Amino acid sequence: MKRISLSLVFCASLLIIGCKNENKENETETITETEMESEMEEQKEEIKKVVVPLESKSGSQLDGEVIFTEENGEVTMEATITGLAEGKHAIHIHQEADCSAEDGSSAGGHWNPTNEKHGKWGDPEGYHKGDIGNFEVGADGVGTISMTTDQWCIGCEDENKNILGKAIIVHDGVDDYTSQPSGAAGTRVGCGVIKM
Ligand SMILES: [Cu+2]
Ligand SMILES: [Zn+2]
Repeated sequence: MKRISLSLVFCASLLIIGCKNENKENETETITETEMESEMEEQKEEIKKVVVPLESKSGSQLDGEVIFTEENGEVTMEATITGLAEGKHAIHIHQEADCSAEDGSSAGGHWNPTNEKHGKWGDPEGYHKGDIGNFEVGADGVGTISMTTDQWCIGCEDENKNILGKAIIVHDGVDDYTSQPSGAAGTRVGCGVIKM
């Protein structure tokens, strides 16, 4: 009888130890998974993305969107624009996040936080932080333009770089890169506010 109960106690302790070990293993797994999840979230946060839908202005047929992504301190812009006449058209970042006016005038002038003169992007004599430039529209009415720069950021503290709270403007005409203050690019045919 005594032997039986001893064996029972022994078996019971084995079970308890077994359970404890299992619990410990589970705990370790849970911690590792949580750490991995937070690491993944951090990586997600490092890549910021803003999608800016464009609305037609001045009675144009324009449609399209501009996508900004920030990764490793650089912002990449990819714009796809449809409904424009074949040929070159200007695209800029303007200073006001306001597309309400039918002619797009509410978006104000070019975004120029560093008080440079208007010019071609990268010109050593100066250019606005919003001077993206011109893009080509094909016979099918579709145009694309992309660029990558470390002179922009998405929502950082540096107001000389932060593109949030500005607007994208597409023009019917061509930016001549010399006329002040905005390259004589003509009618504003598309507008989109850059916001999260
Ligand atoms: Cu413009
Ligand atoms: Zn400009």
